[in-house]
Amino acid sequence: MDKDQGKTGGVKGYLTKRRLCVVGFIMLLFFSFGFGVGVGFVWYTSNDTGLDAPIKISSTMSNNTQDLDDFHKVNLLRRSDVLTMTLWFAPIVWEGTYNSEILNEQFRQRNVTVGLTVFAIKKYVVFLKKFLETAEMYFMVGHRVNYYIFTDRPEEVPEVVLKEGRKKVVLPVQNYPRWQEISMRRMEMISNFFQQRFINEVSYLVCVDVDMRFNDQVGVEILSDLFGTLHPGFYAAERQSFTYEHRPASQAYVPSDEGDFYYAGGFFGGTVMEVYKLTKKCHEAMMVDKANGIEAIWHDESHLNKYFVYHKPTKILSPEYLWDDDMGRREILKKRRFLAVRKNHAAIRNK
Ligand code: 4GW
Ligand code: MN
Repeated sequence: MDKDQGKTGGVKGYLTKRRLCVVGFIMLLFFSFGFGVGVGFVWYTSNDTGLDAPIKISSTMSNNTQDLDDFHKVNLLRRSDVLTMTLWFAPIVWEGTYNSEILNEQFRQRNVTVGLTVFAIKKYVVFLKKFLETAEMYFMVGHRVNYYIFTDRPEEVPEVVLKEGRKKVVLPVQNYPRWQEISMRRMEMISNFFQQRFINEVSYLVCVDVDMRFNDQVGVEILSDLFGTLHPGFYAAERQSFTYEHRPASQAYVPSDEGDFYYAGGFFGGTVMEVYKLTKKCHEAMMVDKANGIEAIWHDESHLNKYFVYHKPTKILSPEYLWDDDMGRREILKKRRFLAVRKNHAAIRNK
């Protein structure tokens, strides 16, 4: 029998007039509660009153904050100068919105292993040393970590001493002549190693750019089924200025009245399964574009943004997690955890 038919039939018999009344009343309560919470979390952008501004937002909290402890909930209320929750109830992670002690304990008990994927193709191998050294200082300290280094120059991967419970896996991959393609093919390569490695080796994947260094703690507070990071150039911008792909001919097209945030291509992740779905879908979309002779304006980042419009992240990372001093006002941040390394474009690219 059809599954849905069965369900509907059951509901019909069950809903007598009286029960309908009760259900209606509960739904009314539910919706008014939801509205209250929704109104409570309005986007604050240019409020410069400092990070410890008085509580301004509604005191009703959603039950939907699954992975938040009480400390976290209270602090969500305090951080009223920035948006700390989306309208679909995904937390936005800023310093001061979580308790790392409690979270570390929870994830330690689960003995979670986190995979960090990074691509170092051609000259970009020069970034690996600083990247790995600083990751050892700040990335998932106290947890199990696998670094997955995708490179066409395995012999140039530096030897960096790793702490216990952390290992390096070098995955030899091909390079592509066009830099746009190097960046875009990351989606394909990540999805390719799902069966062979990730599914058996890690619980979560964190996928980042290599021209970066860690500068402060990046821990288990970022982990969730599917997470993206607010782009440092657009965290306070309006939708009209987001650089989504606006040509309908591309698979990355986002209509002008859609989209919540502009996410950075250089920091996303989630469970292995969610990252597989994301990378596979983005790669397939890029292949369709290629066949149609079109390439999205910001390459893989455009496809990632399109994906997040229709598959809402369950957690969002503030620009603390991908910062570039050339793009944003650093005074808005308590921490700059992961920083873009200045690069000499002429020397580093396409070599
Ligand atoms: C222009 O000549 C290039 S080369 C632009 C990117 C290139 C590139 C990028 C490369 O030669 N080798 C490489 O491994 N990548 C990977 O793609 C690397 O992981 C890098 O972090 C990522 C995205 O490129 P990007 O960091 O240069 O992009 P932006 O400037 O947006 O951070
Ligand atoms: Mn980069």
